[in-house]
Amino acid sequence: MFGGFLGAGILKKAADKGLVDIRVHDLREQAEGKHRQVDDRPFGGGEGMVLMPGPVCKAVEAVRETAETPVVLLSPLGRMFTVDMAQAWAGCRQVILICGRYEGVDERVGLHLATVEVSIGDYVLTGGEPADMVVIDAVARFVPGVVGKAGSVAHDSFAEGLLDCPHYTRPRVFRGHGVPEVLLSGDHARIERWRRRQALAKTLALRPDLLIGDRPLSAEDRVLLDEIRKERKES
Ligand code: 6GU
Repeated sequence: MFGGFLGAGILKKAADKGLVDIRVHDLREQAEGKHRQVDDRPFGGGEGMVLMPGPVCKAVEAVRETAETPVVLLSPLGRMFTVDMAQAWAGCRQVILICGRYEGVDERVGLHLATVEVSIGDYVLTGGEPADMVVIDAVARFVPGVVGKAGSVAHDSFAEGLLDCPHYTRPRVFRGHGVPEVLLSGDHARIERWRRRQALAKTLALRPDLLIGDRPLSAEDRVLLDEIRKERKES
């Protein structure tokens, strides 16, 4: 499942440049017995299979470089994955992701091996692989050099606790819909102000929860936000 994901696009380029080194490990390499068993039926009975703690622990211990390495268990029971986690892990020498499968992973993995349990959203996937890919991608974007322009990461949605501003390209009129005049003005200071205002207005309209988060707004942003709120009341 990871071949296509890691073998194309920006992550492939980043790996070729040596900016990231993403390795996939097969739990079966750590499994014992003729059948290289990695999962078993749940104690107490019930549906499905549970990943055994042995192969998971051995696989982690085989690759973990230091006690500081975050060991992340991806699971729908985890804390919600955020941009702050992505940014923090991008600064780590090594991050280990444990990919959940089947009905679950033996509880002792989460209790005694993983340093954090993380979910990518309130829905259940058939396997943890897509969740791992989401985390890998979001973390890699914060590794310097992976995304062409550092500025584009800094301004992307959530990076500053706000949604991104709208973007337009040619044609100037598409099916009767134009482009905001300011973007064609060539006045870069005005364009920057407009973009900031749009980011604030979009965030206020679509994700007001982000504005009451832990990131304080600048004085200028608070002024812009008050203007936007006033306009909204008037209209
Ligand atoms: Cl990490 N795994 C599965 N199976 N479902 C999920 C998830 C993970 N995160 C959200 N839903």
